[in-house]
Amino acid sequence: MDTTLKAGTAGQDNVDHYTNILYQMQLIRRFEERSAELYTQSLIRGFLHLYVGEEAVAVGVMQALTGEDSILSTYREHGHALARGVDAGRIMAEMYGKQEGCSRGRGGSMHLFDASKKFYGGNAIVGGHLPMAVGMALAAKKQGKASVTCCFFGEGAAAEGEFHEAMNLAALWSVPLLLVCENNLYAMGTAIRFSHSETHLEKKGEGYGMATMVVDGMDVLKVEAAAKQAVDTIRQTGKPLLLVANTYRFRAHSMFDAELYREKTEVEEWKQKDPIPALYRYMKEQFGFSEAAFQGIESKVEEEIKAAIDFAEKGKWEPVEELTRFVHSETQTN
Ligand SMILES: Cc1ncc(C[n+]2csc(CCOP(=O)(O)OP(=O)(O)O)c2C)c(N)n1
Repeated sequence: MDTTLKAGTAGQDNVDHYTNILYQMQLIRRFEERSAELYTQSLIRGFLHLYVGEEAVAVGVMQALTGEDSILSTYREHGHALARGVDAGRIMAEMYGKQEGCSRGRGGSMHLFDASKKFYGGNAIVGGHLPMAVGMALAAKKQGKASVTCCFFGEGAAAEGEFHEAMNLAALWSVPLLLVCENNLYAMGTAIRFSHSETHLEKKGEGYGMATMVVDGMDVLKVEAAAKQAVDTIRQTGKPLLLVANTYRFRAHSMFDAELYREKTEVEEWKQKDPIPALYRYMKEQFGFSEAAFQGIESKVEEEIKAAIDFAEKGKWEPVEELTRFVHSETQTN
């Protein structure tokens, strides 16, 4: 399908909407850049996988979802969590390992979780959350809820057995599931051509009789349009849909990656498609959005990140006597 966005009407609603999208992408970008700095200062430890370059996918898709819909993600999930509205301070505190973190400091960067936002992780096992997402969508269907479950995963996960089991059952059981494959071309150091016999990933959905869509994941407005159409289709049919978003990560796989598997020139070429300046340019052309207005977004983002870091730094470490709590299930009162 053609998801090319036509120039919007220059009404205030559109300016506000696009400004919000631009703000969200910039928040994710700066949050991650700051996280990388904090990591090099050993204030954040463990693993850290940055989403820089892929912001348009999380922000675009999230526009199509309501608060009743559920979201599952991978270990590269700061962007999804922020776009979903998980509090930046609680995310930062989680990465610091503090009790005030959204997973009580037990999960770290890879296991952000906020049930109040129906944000069900942050999962470290590649493909491991796909069967969970099918189960959640099945539960919603059985309970007669109108909600859609949205599951983000990389193209590396689409080479896993769990992906195929999940696709088969989702299609067989007709569950309201939006599968968002973020194809950033690399699974750690493995280029897609070395791990997929069929690199047109949408064909894997067709093989299971599933509706599919492909979108330019570097264009937030195209992602938003595609995601809205996808979610409408799922709500109408009750069936799953595979949306492949072609994107790119500008930074290394994680903080431990010398990036020997790709040329610097390739990275530079993709940076020309950076979704943030692209939307800024579009807004300038369409609405005369000014440099000063962009600076306003930048200041708001800086303040929010500063507040998040302050919150994390003031947080409490887990007392030693608490360490065995939540190892086995227990009723949570808060
Ligand atoms: C089952 C499993 N196998 C291997 C790993 C190690 N691993 C971590 S990330 C990764 C690459 C996954 O790439 P992709 O799904 O494309 O996501 P991306 O990192 O590109 O967002 C691998 C192989 C793992 N975490 N889980």
